Formats: sequence, structure tokens, C-alpha cells
Amino acid sequence: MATSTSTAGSDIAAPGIAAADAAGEARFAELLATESRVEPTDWMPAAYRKTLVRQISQHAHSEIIGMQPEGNWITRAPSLKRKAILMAKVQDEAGHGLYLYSAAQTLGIDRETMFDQLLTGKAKYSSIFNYVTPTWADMGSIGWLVDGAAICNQVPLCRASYGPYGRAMVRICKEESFHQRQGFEILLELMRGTPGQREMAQESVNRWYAPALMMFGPPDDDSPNSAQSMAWNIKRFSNDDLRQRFVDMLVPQAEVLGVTLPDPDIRWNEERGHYDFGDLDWDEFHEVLAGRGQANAVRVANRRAAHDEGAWVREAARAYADARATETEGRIAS
Ligand code: FAQ
Repeated sequence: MATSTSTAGSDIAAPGIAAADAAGEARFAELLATESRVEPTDWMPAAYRKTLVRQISQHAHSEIIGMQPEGNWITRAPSLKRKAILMAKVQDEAGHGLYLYSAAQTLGIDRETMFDQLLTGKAKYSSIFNYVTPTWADMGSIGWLVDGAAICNQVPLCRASYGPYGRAMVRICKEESFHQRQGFEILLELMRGTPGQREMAQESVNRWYAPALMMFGPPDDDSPNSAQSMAWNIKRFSNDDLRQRFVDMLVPQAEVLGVTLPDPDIRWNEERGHYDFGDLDWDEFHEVLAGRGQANAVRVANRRAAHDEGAWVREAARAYADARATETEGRIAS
């Protein structure tokens, strides 16, 4: 995990972007005021572009690194059906990463640069993927809690002002809904099983609950990017507002499952119309962001090894593309 603040997105310019002039600035302001989409060829402030590259590339990295905790269980899934479902889910996550890298590329950054930022620790990825998955029940908790948090966070991003990001999020959210249900169903089956299975499900929920709440980012008064991102219609709700929505959604679902959320302070607050919940351990969050979580080192090492092992595929794809381009040029010339 990165130890430094990400510089992703600085000093870049998208091909064919409109020049920075008064008309461009006015149009940008109008697009935001009318809740319209900003498209890659529109003029946009450099800081808006930089913020989008940071957020979208971090999101893409999260999806790609996020394949590992579940990939760990593909060979050990308890049945052929469970294995097929898990493989499909992990493949979806790869697909989400690819849509998101493509969306970031429309802002003028190339994929190799983003990979380099991930592998050198300049770009972050979600804290949640630095936790380990020692039991099968963790596949249920990831689906229910991690994908559940992802949906809460990402449904509003379907309305993000930047067109390619918002459109990518629409498809991603549909798939995340399936992911969340499959996780819920794994836990439900375990909770209807033997005492040992119920215990495994509860133990897993105990480990994933607080890290899932931290996925929404630091508390609002410690979130340097939120205000500007909300003014630009990128983020639609603050970190704390989304966290609250998530807890409100989880409590009734936990009752259906029969699991206990590991927070003695959760209780309905009639006045607020929301569930109160206890403080989170933000020192742990900052430790994970600083690279000292359970699995930071292994996640990045695995990603680096996969990238190195894929070098021949990238070379072959480039050679094929070059050959096709030469062929097309030949046809045009003749
Ligand atoms: N982990 O000022 P804010 C998924 C950083 S995908 C690590 O509040 P912002 C699907 C933040 O980058 C999960 N770093 O930042 C799946 C910033 O540092 P920077 C990923 C975090 O951007 C499921 C600093 O702290 N989802 O789960 C985290 O306004 C299952 C200050 O924070 C997205 O990326 C964190 N949790 O708000 C896949 C959604 N939180 O960059 C596989 C899109 C904060 O200035 C299996 N992203 N930081 O150096 C967002 O909505 C936002 O970027 C937030 C952070 C909400 C994550």
C-alpha cells in the first residue's frame, strides 16, 4: 500500500481536449450546474482531471488487487457449484478493473503508467483488500459486507459528472448486486448449517465488519478530498453519510442471517431516524494505508509477479496490433 500521497494524474493532457479558454470554463460550469456529463473532449480544470485519474485508477487497482483474497479460495471451494460461482465473480472483478482503466485512459493517462503507480506504491488501492481470508465463510463476508459497501458507495457514482466513469459504474453496480447476494447466500447457508458452520460465519463477520465500514474513507472532518469532489459532482455523498446508509442497511440483513454485528453500540436512534454505531479504530486504517496491514506486502508482490509473467502476452498483443496496422496501411496504399 502506498505510503505517499498519490500524484497520479499530474502533468498529463488528453489528446484532442478543448483549449482552456473562457468559453470552455463557462461550459464546464454549466455542465455541472445542469447535472450533465463532462465528456473526454470537453475542457476541464487540471485539478478535476487529476482528481478523476486518482480516484478512477485507485478504484481500478482495488478491483484488480481485490481478486486475490477470493482467488485464494477458488481451488478450495466446497463444491463445483460454489467454485463456478466464485470464478465468475472474480472474473467480473477483473472486468471492472478493465472498464475503469479504460475510463481513466480517456483522461490522458496510459495503462502502463497506472500499473507502474500501483506497483511502486504511488497509487493507493482499497484498504479492505489487505485483510486475509482464512476460512470459506470469508467468501460470504466479502460478498455481503465488502460488495455491500461497494454498492452503497458506487450507486451514487453512476451519477458522477465524468461521463466515462459514470457509465462504467452503471454496469459495475449491476454485477456488484449479484456479488452481494451470493455472499449473503453463502452466509445464510452456513447459518442454517451445523453449530461449527454457524460459528465460522459469525467469526468471519466479526473480522470483516469494521474494515468494511472503513472502506468509505476517513471521517468527514479528516477527508481532504470530499468537499471539492462533491462540488464537482464526482462524489455525491460524504464518507460518513454513506457509512451511515450502510449500517442502516446491514442491521435488518444481519437479523435475517442470524449473525450479530460486532458492535455493542449499535442501536436505533428514533430522533435521527438512523442506527447509532460505535467508533472505528482509525489507527488501524492508517496503519493499513501505510503498508502495515495483514497482507499488503503479499498483495503487491503477487500483482508484480502476475504483471511480470504477463509480459509475453503484452508483447504478443503489441506485435499482432503492429502487424494488423501494417496490413491496413498496405491495403490503403494499394
Ligand atoms: N482505502 O479525502 P478522502 C470494491 C484515501 S472496489 C485506501 O476521503 P476520497 C469492489 C484516499 O484515497 C473498492 N485509501 O478521499 C470489490 C485519500 O488518499 P489520496 C474501491 C483510502 O477519494 C468487492 C485519503 O485516504 N472503491 O470493493 C480509503 O475523496 C469485492 C483521504 O480520503 C472505490 O475506489 C480506503 N478505504 O474518498 C472488488 C470507489 N479511503 O488519494 C473485489 C471509488 C480513503 O489523496 C472484491 N472511490 N482513502 O492519497 C471513492 O469513492 C473514494 O475515492 C473513497 C475515498 C470514498 C474511497
